[in-house]
Amino acid sequence: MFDDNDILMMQNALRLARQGRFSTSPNPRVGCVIARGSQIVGQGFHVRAGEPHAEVHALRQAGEAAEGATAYVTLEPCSHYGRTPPCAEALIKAKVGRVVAAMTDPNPLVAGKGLAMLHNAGIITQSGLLEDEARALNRGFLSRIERGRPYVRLKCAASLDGKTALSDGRSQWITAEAARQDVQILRAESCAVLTGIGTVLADNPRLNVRTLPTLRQPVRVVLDSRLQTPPDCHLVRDGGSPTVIATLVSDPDRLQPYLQHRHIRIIRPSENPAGRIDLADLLRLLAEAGLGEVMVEAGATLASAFLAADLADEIVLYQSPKILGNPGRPLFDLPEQPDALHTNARWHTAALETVGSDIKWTLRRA
Ligand code: AOF
Ligand code: ZN
Repeated sequence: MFDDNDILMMQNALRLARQGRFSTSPNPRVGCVIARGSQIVGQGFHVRAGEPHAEVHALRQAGEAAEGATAYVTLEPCSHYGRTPPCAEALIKAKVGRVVAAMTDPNPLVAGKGLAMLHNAGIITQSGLLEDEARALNRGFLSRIERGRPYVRLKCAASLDGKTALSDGRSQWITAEAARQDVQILRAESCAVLTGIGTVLADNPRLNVRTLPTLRQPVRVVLDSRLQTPPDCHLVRDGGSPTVIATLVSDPDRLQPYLQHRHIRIIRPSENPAGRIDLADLLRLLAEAGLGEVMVEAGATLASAFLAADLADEIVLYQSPKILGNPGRPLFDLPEQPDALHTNARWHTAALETVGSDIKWTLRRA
């Protein structure tokens, strides 16, 4: 069904799509190549929501050369009038001869209708070329649409002996500069960075992208069930990133000091039996708000709560060759798991790299 040239062209389209990885949220990353045989006549990628889709950029470049050509798209062309008109219509108008999609679009507004429109217009349509790669590119978008919750990545840093901090809580600087720079890239790719009130009170973090240019800042999310976020902390004072405070407090007088800031939104997830924020409900609300890829940068308590509820999809652990010794603070704070010794691991290694003098271990849920 697909030949070597098809594979090469789709690889190009995937490479283009990746260029949107810092900016398309809440939309998916999508690339498009229009080719006549092995000659590319147009190419493009979706840059950000509200701007043209990948196909439109590629069709503009191709002009009349699109007639009879093959369009390679990393996601099924859309069929709906959203912020932009349907790409399927544009491809039909340009008289392309064939459309190859890496995967269908699970968005219920599209979901097969784009390919059907093209097929009904007499265009050859095919789907499934390099689908795994296309799905990996849009884990967040797919999770939001297919599961109604974001893809959750836990970012952790530990010493060689598995500690995240000294016993007094000091943790700067376990990992070296290169690892911290790598975290900035992960932040820039995320729709949101999530932390707990404990981290806000202890570190007064900014949770923004500083060391690389980016078209948008990730949304900051603070879990603050009792509303203890200090009104003068960076997250409140600095309006450069949209900020969500998730709390159980509903008293308008207590919310007012935060809501006077235009970048702050309050959400109220349900309360779990332990009187804390119900994490599954929190994730549902974040998905509803359009957040697909969420990175948790929190202490052991909140990270462990995500693990205990089986709501983490990926762990990125930066581990440094420093030894902090005992007692120190552990990476996770979970009860002993005796079953772990004789059952298969819940996590599998997806990647292992060195980043400067540290290692970066990426694990995904088995
Ligand atoms: C495409 N090509 O490059 C992208 C698509 O609000 P809109 O008009 O931008 O539509 C967003 C939806 O369109 C998004 O949820 C997804 O289903 C699809 N994204 N489709 O044909 C593209 N980015
Ligand atoms: Zn489209």
